[in-house]
Amino acid sequence: MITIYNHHHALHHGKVEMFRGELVPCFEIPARADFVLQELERRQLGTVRAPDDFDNAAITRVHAERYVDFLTGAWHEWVALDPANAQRDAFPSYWPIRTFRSDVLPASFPARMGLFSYDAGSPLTSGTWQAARAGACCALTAARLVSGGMRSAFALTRPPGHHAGADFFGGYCFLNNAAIAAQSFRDAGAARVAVLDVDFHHGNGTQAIFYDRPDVFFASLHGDPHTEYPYYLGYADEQGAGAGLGANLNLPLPRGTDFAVWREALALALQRIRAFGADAMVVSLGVDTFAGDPISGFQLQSADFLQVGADLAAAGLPTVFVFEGGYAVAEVGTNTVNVLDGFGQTA
Ligand code: 6XA
Ligand code: ZN
Repeated sequence: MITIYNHHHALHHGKVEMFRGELVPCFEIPARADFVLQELERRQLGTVRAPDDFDNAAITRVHAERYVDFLTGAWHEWVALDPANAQRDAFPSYWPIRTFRSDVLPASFPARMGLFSYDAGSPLTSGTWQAARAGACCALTAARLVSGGMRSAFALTRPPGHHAGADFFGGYCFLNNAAIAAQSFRDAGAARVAVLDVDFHHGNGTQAIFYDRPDVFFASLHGDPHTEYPYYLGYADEQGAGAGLGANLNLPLPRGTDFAVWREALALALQRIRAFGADAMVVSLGVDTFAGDPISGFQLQSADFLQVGADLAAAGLPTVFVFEGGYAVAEVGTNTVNVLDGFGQTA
């Protein structure tokens, strides 16, 4: 399988994230993508290439223009607040929760930082925009290749994307690469596209972007939001709205879920995607379902990821994989590449 690699991913390099009152070292670190690349090269699983360049119009098909403008200048504005900020990751401190206005764009940078985010766990750094933008180009390149007839492609990038909404960042995510790829399939002529999110965490951003649309089916297997991040979305009764009713499927699973149970949920999601009649599929590929993941709670073993890939290939759809979570850094290469390998052996 071809890999579109974001050579600029390490420009996003958060030092710390806020966790229960403390600043702790980031889990979402550049080494994650480096290990995946190393493993791809070790197994010689296909070519690795850089993305094509796309202009912002491909990004604003999914994201709000005022959000893209904000991200473009955010680091500069953060440092302008205080030159000492050049040494500190940028975090929001205020959020316009219920009863506040979100239509007004405040002049204050900290106020806009909160307007466009939903947690304090997603540091914005000097190169976040460059890295995220190059990552979106990876997803767009992968979708373009697969729209053009390739069976599959892998966008290997970070920061991840599935928590980012049309106009907000959070959960380590800034641009929603999977949503951008799905929209690109639509724009290239696919009538119906499925996004299948197999990351441990619910892809709240992707769901929100497509929630009222009948042309993009979103299915997600994830830790039950009653107890797992992102807490406020991802429940089984969220089935889509308006014209999109029926095009959203959430399969929350309890902490401790093992591969046998997880795989049944995967089969159900794939069955629904088949019934939907998708012409193409985007897989949000997080491997934080791994038993050894430090921030998640499922029990998948490394060998299980080969079977995941085979099950995905059996759906028979042109497929773009987009890298999401997975924080057991020593195993993230093996686990991710096992999915791609299992897919390739079956496809
Ligand atoms: C809260 C946990 C963020 C989860 C990020 C993730 N700091 N999402 O892996 O898929
Ligand atoms: Zn995750």
